[in-house]
Amino acid sequence: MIKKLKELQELAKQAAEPIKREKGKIHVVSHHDADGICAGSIIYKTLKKLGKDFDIEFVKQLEEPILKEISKKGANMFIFCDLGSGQLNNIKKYIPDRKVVVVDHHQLEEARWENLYLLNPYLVEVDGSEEISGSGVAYILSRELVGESGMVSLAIIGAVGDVQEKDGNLIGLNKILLEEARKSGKINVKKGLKLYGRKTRALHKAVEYHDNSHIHGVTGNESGAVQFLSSLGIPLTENGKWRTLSDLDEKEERRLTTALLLECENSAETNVLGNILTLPNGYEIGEFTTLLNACGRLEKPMAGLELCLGMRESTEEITREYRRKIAFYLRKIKNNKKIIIEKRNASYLIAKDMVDEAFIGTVISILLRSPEGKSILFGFANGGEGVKISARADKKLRDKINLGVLIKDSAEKLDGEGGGHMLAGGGKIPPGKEEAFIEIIDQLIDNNINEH
Ligand SMILES: [Mn+2]
Repeated sequence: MIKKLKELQELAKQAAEPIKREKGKIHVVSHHDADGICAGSIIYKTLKKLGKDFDIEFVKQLEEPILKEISKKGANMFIFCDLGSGQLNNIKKYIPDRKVVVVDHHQLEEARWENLYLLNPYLVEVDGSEEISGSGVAYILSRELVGESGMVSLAIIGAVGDVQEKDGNLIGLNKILLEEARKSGKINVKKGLKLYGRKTRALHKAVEYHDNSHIHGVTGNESGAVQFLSSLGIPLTENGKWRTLSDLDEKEERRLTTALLLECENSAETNVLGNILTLPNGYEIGEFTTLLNACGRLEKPMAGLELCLGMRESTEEITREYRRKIAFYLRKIKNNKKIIIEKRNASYLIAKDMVDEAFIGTVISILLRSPEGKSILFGFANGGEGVKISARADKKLRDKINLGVLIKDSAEKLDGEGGGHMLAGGGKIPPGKEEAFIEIIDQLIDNNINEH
């Protein structure tokens, strides 16, 4: 793997050259999800350090109409981060005569031309789907341009944001970068409580929602959770504010851990404890990515960039707005039950324009946890060019189905595309094809579940 890192670093040298030389305006385009925001932040800080004249924007996707708009910018050079590899033909079509640097980890189209500089793990036979993220690649480039500048943690945040972990661990180049981050104190790795929301959720709420290990009368029960914590002598507030897990001192966290291990019905240690990656600012990496995704989905990617670069600490208003928006969609769905089609194994929510495509994944993740639902849930929302699909399955179906593969196979039959993992997947199909898709995939799920 060290050899692969060197090969990628070699490629980075070549991509760095035109950037170093560039005296004119540079326009940076990055993806608006957590990985893209991290990658964009790395490039932003790097270009600042180099004293370059540049602009940055974040986009949902690099579709043709968007690319056409971007091409109108009067820049000498374009840098695409965390996207672009799959749109090389279109980039060539719209920006043939200016310099283009693509810093990305997605599969590459074949197009090559004189003004194109590519930095992509697939060029050195590294799997960009799980061994390095867009921000990892951006970090490698940055190191070539300005040396070490303390941004290695952003490379890891991006990888976690893109769900590159395998059974909870980063692999390949991500693992090497994580080791670097750990050694330099940019990321703290320790065994700790797997309680979601270390810094962004009130402690009693985190305990209430802790669904990995069920505690009778506490899980899903707010006053039960409050009592549970009080009985451990852990105060819930401090200076009139709710405490979070990150506010607990070591003794308190240990007391809570022991109590959770003793009380939960499924007391396998792995449900309660795990490797926890935290940032120096107290955020757990997983929740930091949620925050960045929220910024992107709320169309405030620059707030995400400020978070990444430490130019902003407070996120309360973002978290609040995000939760409000999700609650609004959940209410709408509750009042429009007829948009849900129930089949034998799965439920299908055809939201059309009722739910913003950026929120459909989050919304179905929440609905999946509600007690009356089926254990597989699909959501469909109208998006840029077609219908966005998002699907989640309950943990109990692990190793029984592979949603990523099923969605890919079904969507491709309809000239769409898809992919993902065992229990979470997504895709895109042409407008109005929801029902045709449901017919195909429901049959596949039926076959799969009956096989097992
Ligand atoms: Mn990415």
